[in-house]
Amino acid sequence: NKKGFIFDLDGVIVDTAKYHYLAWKKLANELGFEFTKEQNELFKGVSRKRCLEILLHDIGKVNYTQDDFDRWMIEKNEDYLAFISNMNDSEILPDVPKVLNYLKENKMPIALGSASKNAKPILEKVGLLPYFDAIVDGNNVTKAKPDPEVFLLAAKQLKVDAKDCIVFEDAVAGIQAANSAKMISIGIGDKNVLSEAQFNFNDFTEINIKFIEELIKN
Ligand code: B16
Ligand code: MG
Repeated sequence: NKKGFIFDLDGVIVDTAKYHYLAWKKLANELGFEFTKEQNELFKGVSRKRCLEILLHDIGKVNYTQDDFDRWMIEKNEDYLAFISNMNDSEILPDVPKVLNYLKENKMPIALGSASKNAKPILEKVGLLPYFDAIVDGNNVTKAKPDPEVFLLAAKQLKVDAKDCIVFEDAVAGIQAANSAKMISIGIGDKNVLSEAQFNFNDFTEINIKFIEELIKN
């Protein structure tokens, strides 16, 4: 059967979590409270809107109007865009091109499955846009991970059966989304955190081509 390969963006292809962190921290500080790196972990794979809700309700415990909420959504994104404006290919995580190149050489369909609404410009900045046959991101889905919508849509666009798709993810919600789509889930990051994944690697330097070859064959 024809296989499809689906990649999450943040934490898998590039480390944009640090820029999201800076933008959320700036907003929190302006509102008069702290936002720690540990708290930022909760934001991985989570939509912008949901992140702001968590920041205001659970972390800052602030009162606000709908207008405030909308304004802070825009402000956070403008700050984030400023932080990523100088991103380039040096920010691609180690050995990601090794895997993408191998898949391309073997004519494997490749999709992006991300919660971010900024996915396309980021891929463009780091020069990886040409690798992707389909891009499904925060602009195309109505239900966030752990809902499988983002990955099912990616499979559909690649014209590959869900069960023949392989997903690379760094967030727990993303692994759950891949599993409920009945796809093969590969956790990138802490094995203890991503224990629901079918395979675990700390990063792409641990993934050898033999492993990818086996995924293509089986
Ligand atoms: P944006 P991923 C996710 O990307 C990030 O992990 C998460 O921290 C962020 O809030 C979300 O994108 C939305 O991003 O504000 O750019 O729309 O890991 O699903 O690629
Ligand atoms: Mg991610």
